[in-house]
Amino acid sequence: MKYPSISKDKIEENYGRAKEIYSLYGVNTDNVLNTIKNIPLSMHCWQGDDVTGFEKGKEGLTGGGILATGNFPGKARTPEELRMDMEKAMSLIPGKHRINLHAVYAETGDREVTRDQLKPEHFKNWIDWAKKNKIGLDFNPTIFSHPLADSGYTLASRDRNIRSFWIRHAEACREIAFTIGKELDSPCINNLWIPDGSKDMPADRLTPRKILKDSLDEIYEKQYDSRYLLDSVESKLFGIGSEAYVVGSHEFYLGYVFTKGLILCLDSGHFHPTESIADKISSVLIYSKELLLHLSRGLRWDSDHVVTLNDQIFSIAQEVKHCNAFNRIHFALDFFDASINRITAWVTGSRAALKAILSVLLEPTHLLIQAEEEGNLGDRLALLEEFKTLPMGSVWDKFCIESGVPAGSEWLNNVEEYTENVLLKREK
Ligand code: RNT
Ligand code: ZN
Repeated sequence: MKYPSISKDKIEENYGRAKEIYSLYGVNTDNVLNTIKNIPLSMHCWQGDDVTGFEKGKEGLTGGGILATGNFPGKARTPEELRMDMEKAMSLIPGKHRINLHAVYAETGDREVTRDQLKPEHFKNWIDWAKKNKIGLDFNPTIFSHPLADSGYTLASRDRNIRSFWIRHAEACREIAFTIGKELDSPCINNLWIPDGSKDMPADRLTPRKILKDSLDEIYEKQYDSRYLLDSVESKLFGIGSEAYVVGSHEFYLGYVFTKGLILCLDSGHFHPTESIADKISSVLIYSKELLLHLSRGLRWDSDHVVTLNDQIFSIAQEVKHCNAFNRIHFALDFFDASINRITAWVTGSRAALKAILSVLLEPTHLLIQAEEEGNLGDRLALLEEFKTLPMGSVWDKFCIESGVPAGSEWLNNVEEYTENVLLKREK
């Protein structure tokens, strides 16, 4: 074995000590473990095949402002391979999670089905698989990587035919997501993101936004039972090929969700490089019941690096805790790295997001609030620093073994074995 495995006894022993230390601060680690078990991440299927999907007659992702780079071998080529890879990844991530699908992961057999004609039946295998594994599913219309997205405009296009095609697609996706939610008896979030924008300075920023609003009004006209379908919209600041202008900006959707009662999606990589979404959470929660977060890591001009346990992700989780909003926030992952082992990417990002959540659940927040209320801002700052080195890792390891997944770096041995036996045997 390349990487060490920590014995169960050691993990229990360390956990016992950590539990004592946390209890001195008034935190019950057993309760925290019970809480985190019920916080699902929606794990994105598209990390497994570089956002390619299974559409007939298509050569993968082109244009549209998102791009996976790298060519690590072993990418999933079929729905079966993708599901198998996801099962592997999930077996190395503690807790119970959901899977996030995109419309291009439809299974249409030998038939070519245009995106505006997709039906719930094309997701039957996914639904059966989710039932078998007892997991919930979320959904996304795929409004990019398509000839009708080549102009850079889709739902905001001035061309009525292009626009209508994407409206029909988005409507079809709501129907599919609703059916998924109903079949699995768990609300399916259908998240809409479009790449529409312009590489260089537009003369008219208003008209495309008016058109987009009209398109959205048409898409969301039909009412669905919110026990099965939840609709969200995702903004962006800029993308590759849309550096000067993005129609669906933050302000645009912020206004839209509040007038329409939809859910806002904040992607942590979709803002200025130093702008964090953490401080937006409390503001949105004043006006909105729920919020969807796309956890990602922006790096210079890219919004989709694998999540790591950095200040950004930590402060997002911290805001959710400080707003007491774990029951109002939907956590989804959104990154795609094709330059490293794709399973490693999934597991690293998911474990990092969960570690951020765990460490804020363990934070003695009441002491911070107390110091703040007393006006003792020195203590508030000092405590924040002290809490950073509390023995979170020992509770994390316990969470892993309780969930039946490897603690520490041992999981990399599993990935290595799977890579040799499965991934590297796949032909290009
Ligand atoms: C793109 C958005 C969007 C996509 C996925 C594939 O910038 O973040 O969420 O990453 O839909
Ligand atoms: Zn996103």
